[in-house]
Amino acid sequence: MSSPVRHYVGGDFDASGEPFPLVDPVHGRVVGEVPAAPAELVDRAVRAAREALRGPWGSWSPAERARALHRVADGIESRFEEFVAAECADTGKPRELAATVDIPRAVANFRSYADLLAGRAEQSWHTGTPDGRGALNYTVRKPLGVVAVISPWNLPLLLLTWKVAPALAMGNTVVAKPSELTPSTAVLLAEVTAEAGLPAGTFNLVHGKGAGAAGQWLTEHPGIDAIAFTGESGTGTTIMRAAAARLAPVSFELGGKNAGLVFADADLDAAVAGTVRSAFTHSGQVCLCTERLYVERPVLEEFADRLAAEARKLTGYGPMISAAHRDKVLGYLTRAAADGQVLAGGAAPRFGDDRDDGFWIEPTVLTGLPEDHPAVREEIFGPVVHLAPFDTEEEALTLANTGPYGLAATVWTTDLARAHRVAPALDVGIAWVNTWNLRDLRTPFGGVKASGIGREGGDHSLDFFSEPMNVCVKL
Ligand code: NAD
Ligand code: 6OD
Repeated sequence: MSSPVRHYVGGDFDASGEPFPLVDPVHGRVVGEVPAAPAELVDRAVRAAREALRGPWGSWSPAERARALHRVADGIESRFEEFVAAECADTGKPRELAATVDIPRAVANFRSYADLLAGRAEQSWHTGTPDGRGALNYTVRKPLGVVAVISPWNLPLLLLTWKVAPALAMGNTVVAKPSELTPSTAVLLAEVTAEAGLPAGTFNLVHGKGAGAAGQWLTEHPGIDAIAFTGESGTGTTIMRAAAARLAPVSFELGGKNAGLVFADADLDAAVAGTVRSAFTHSGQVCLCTERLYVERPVLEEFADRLAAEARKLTGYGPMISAAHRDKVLGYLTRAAADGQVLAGGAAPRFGDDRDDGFWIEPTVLTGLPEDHPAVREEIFGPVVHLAPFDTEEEALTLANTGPYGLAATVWTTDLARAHRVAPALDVGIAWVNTWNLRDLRTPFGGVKASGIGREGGDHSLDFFSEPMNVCVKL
């Protein structure tokens, strides 16, 4: 049993606010409660963050901050099993996923930004002047100030720390609001930041819902200097409006409807296995998951048979996050079954035990739907992939590039020249060739079109979370 869900403001834990239920998605049972931060507490968190910025944290050198981030990483590692258990309890994801992806990546997020910060160079220019003595220009990077970090429920700690770590690295203070559905690992993180000696007010945590609650109050708060948000594109629009009112910078990682392209020359074993991962990891509740797969016509039938067979064999997957999300996914499946074909899955599984009250959906393979069908056009965010044929490279690109989103894509081919032609022509922020979700944390991460604004990862994050200032010294 992990710590009770509490806010963390100015170095103190606090459970104020009307509680709402925390539900276990595996069994559909209420297992705890989450206090909804009142507006007064959100305000206090922003003020505590401002004080820490002016006070102790603001005076720490980059080297001291880098060491602090490593201590946070050490703290997560030392309580690894607690973090894994809390992430699994909130999300229902299999232990293996939390233990090999979510929690190790949270550790890596802190370590990689600490290391990048420690090795970061500053720019300088010698400038000619008429008197021949010249001038020295150099750039200093200042923190933006108090940053709001608002994160979703699918990879709760991974996505929270992906923003918190670089924000702290650059000397900002943070008020974080995790998803109301998955608050627990953020509480453990708050404990770890305290144990790691971060000054009170450097990292603050408030819980609650978005609209009309802590999320909205945070984004509209005049004391918030920047907003880093991951979540739905529609929520991004709302948050951008709030940020626009005071011209606060935003970094947005939003929704996707990611395409995969399988060419007839692909290694089909690798393409099938890769698609099983890219479509069904965390039951499709990863923004990078493939929901549309276009397969070159000569191999479509074989590919579809093999993928459907693998989908039917899958066990050990987790549930949808909530009853509402399960019902939304089932809504797409009902329409898809009426308008196309279901090759595998398509319904809620029956286990014959208490999981039948949870929020499960079978791994599902669809085909035969028109491109403008909601199941092909809209983000489902579940274990659902639709297969369609293409005949030419040009057609494949047109199909992949159609639609409002542009987050990620996969290309399966053994033709090197084709790989280098097709991948850069995709309207996405991230294209993988013959793999999926292979991450190097220094690379730019983000989407185009409705999938995001800005890039995170490596220097991109450190740049976003700081303001460059030029100093010109006449010599
Ligand atoms: P969501 O937009 O509903 O919620 C995300 C967060 O925003 C939550 O903390 C929520 O409480 C808060 N929020 C909601 N409305 C708000 C408002 N009006 N003002 C301020 N805060 C508000 O998203 P979700 O359902 O939690 O997550 C799933 C979505 O996130 C999917 O669309 C998925 O593609 C996207 N996502 C994108 C990435 C990426 O890297 N591009 C990563 C993960 C998830
Ligand atoms: O790997 C990452 O850095 C990242 N931001 C992943 C996002 C996954 C979306 O669900």
